[in-house]
Amino acid sequence: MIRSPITQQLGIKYPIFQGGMAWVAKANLAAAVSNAGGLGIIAAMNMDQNQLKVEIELARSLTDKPFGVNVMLMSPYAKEVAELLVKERVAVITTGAGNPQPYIEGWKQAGSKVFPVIASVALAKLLARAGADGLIAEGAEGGGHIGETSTMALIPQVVDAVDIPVIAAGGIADGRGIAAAFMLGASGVQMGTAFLLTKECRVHPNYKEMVLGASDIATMVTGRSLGHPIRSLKNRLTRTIAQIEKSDPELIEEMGRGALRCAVLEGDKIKGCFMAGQIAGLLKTEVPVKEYLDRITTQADALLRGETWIK
Ligand code: TUI
Repeated sequence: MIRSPITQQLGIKYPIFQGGMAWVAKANLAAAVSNAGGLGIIAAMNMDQNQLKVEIELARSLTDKPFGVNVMLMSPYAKEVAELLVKERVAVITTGAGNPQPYIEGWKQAGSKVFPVIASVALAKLLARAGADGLIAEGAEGGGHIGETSTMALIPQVVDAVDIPVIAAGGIADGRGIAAAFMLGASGVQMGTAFLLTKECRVHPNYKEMVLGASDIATMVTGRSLGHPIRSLKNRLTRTIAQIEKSDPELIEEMGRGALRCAVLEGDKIKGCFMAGQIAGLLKTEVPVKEYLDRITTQADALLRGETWIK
């Protein structure tokens, strides 16, 4: 069994977080991941207080294991969601796409463990000083909103800069990725793209088809010029955005709005934004969450004991 300080700290079997993917990471997926021994996470994304409360209650009805909530800090509802979480006392709160410093003390006082997602050493140091219990360091291989630095370069630098556990994210989808993350000094991993291809994940079948059909060069980054780089699978939408993003940023904002919802719920392969990481090309089948977690942790165990990878 992989040894990590966070399994004991959080009361979970495997040091694996499921990423807080907007529209995707709902109560049913989070509960399935927690029931299988990982840490399931509900994405608060653009939900208001009431919508999030319903999801948290649903997750509590589906699992008695710890689970987390991810707060997307660019959401117009981030503040009210942050306030709800002080009352809800979920096991873990993760944050993304911003600086959660103002909320950390309140969440910790309520008893939640706080694991912000960061993409730079500077923010890692600041949030460690602000009292974060751990950090999720996400490299630019990841899907959705990303930073500049690759996972391979980011993890050891963050690990050296702070004295709290670091969870590696971006480009991980099997036991090799987990073992590599531990070699770089991480105490756990977070995966997003890989969970799109689990049976319990209820995205539109076309989304799964797009991920299954992805190659190593299937993703691209759009929105750099707007300051919100987003990695997603190449399609008509991303190619159009790439063409006009320098000349007409406002049109891009308009095209991007609703495009993720359109991909997840409607499966529109032309107008949808199919966020996914570079590791999409590794994923070849749909599997139940438990089977998947059991398999990749067995692989990681063997590699970390010094066995070589057998295809
Ligand atoms: O948050 C993510 N991934 C996301 S959020 C999202 S929804 C969205 N839709 C449209 C535009 C923007 C977002 C889709 N995917 N991952 C965690 C993450 N956080 N990656 C990188 C960061 C990050 C970046 C800058 C965290 C902090 C940060 O700091 C900037 C600051 O404010 O200091």
